Amino acid sequence: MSPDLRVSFCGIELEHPVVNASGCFDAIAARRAFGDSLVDRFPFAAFVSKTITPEPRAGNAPPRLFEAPAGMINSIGLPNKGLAGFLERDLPQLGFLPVPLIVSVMATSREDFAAVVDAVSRRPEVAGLELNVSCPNVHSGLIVGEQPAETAALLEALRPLTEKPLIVKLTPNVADPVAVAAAAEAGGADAVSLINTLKATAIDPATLRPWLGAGRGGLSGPAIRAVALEQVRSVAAAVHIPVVGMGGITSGADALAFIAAGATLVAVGTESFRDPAAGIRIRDELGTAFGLAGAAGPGELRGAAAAAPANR
Ligand code: RRO
Repeated sequence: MSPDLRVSFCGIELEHPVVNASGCFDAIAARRAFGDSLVDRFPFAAFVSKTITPEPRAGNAPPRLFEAPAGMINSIGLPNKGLAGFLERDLPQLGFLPVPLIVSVMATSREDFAAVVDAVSRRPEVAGLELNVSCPNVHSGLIVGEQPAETAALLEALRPLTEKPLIVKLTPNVADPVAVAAAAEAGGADAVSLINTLKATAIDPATLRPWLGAGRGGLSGPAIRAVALEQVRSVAAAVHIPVVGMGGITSGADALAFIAAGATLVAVGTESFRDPAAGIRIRDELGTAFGLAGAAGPGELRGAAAAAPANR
């Protein structure tokens, strides 16, 4: 009997556990490039949008990408149409996707965050929101997601605005991601997703100056997978809400490792730039891996790696 990959996530029923990482798959551009076949065979069980902000942003100065060993460093800088542009121009197109839509949002003050969450969550096309809390506050310079108390306070401000699932995207650039995840849960988050990129820099060997226009960026790809697995496993063991695990997933075996570490969903990021159909391949490989493990579905192997191994 082939495994049943369906999974329930914060009350959303999904065909399988593989979604995209925010910013790593542009469904509107992909539809332009691949036509309706993209919609008919959508690579992910849910679509997570690129992060939107209250006002439009042009993004960082180029170069924005650097190829690193087993990964890449990006400093894209959140280019987006802003809330009004997203609602007017992107959302109607995303509403036609055959899978639930999760909109990623970010702002630099609690009030602005609330305005975006309120406006986005009212739209019927939107199944849930991901809160990207890795951005510095313009007033205090604080990065909300680096501080458990700030994260809990943000959630307490946003939680009353909507009953739709709020997923907090955690930064890995902290000493104790479990403390931030626990604060998000205490503030009323429905789920956490991790990891975002690891702070990174590349130096141009010719000029001995930073390669990226913004001077620094975030490392993603297989280079960060072991770090991501450790953080997912620690966080999943500590919280009672579902975890979306990501960081360098390129195969069904990688995806299965994140599920064994405790993830309910897995997200494909950098691999989709190399292969836009990676989501489908990884879902198929995951199905095969469950079959080989003799598991009827994701629930049977979730958290299999939660317990510490016996000393050998
Ligand atoms: O746009 C970006 O530069 C960016 C974002 Br918002 C993010 O959350 N993570 C990342 O690596 N890049």
